[in-house]
Amino acid sequence: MSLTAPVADSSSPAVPLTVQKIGGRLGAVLSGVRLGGDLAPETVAAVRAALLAHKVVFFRGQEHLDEQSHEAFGRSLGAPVAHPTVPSSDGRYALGIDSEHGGRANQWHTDVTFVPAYPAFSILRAIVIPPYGGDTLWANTATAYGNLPEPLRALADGLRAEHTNDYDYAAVRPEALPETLRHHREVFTSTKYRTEHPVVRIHPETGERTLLLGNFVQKIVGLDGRDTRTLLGLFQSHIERPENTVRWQWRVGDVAIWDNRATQHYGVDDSDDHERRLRRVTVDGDVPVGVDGRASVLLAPEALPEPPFGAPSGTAAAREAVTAA
Ligand SMILES: O=C(O)CCC(=O)C(=O)O
Ligand SMILES: [Fe+2]
Repeated sequence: MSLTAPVADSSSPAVPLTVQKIGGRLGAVLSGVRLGGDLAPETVAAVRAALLAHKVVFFRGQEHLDEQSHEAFGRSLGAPVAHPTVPSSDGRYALGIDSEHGGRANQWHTDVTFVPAYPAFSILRAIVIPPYGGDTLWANTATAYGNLPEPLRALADGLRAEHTNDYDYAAVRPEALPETLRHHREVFTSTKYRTEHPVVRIHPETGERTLLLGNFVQKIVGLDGRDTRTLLGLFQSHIERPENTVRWQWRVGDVAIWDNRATQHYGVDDSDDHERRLRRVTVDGDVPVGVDGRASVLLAPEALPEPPFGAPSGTAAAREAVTAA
């Protein structure tokens, strides 16, 4: 199926954006757009509408992008935000996802949920792709919630969970090299964050209810480790059902953008020692709110560090929310 996306402003000329759905629950390929910082507002609006509708959208043939234009395009969707602990690859916002630095995200996760206002969107650009393997999977956390039996939805609605970047990395990556483990400890957890989120958040733009879980969850509030694992396994099994996912086979020059408030993703680690290199720019999000109206709360550190470059960021919004709470 192929259709021309509606534009937000009906007085503008139609945007030549083709939307090709590639999965029943999420995922669409968008064509007819050369990404960059100079897109017309109606094109940005059409991309954003497709992104909200399909949760993850893919563009082929964007080899012209570099760190600057990648960031500039990100800026058209919101304020770029640096990773809270991992230094950028370009001194600004771009995060390197590189095979030789242990950059293998082969766990289901939503990006950076250990801070309150974690990113709204992630924009991932492929620079070097291995000859085989290295696909990425995304799962729709809105349909995962919506398709739960009613008693499980009611259970999830009332739960809150603690997310941290200080999880037991060695336990989930038993094959990791000592160097990778040391790098993880020294860099990824250089500041230890802990945030309490609702397990079900109301999406601020679509109003959908989404499951907010993933690999940074340490415990469900009020439950011990065993019950936490049982419930997480239950909810994750609905998120990860193959029917609830889409899989992308990368080519150099591809760009994927996902709504980080309505998805989880997983980088499949099956390209042996082949080089794989991607760059990610994330765009600021806001503080989640649960179905009972309660917002997420930063538990540690006491105050969030200043974001770099004086940019407005989710971390700034979170700081306000925390001091207001
Ligand atoms: O390497 C991948 O396929 C996924 C990387 C990832 O998790 C991310 O860019 O946020
Ligand atoms: Fe990720």
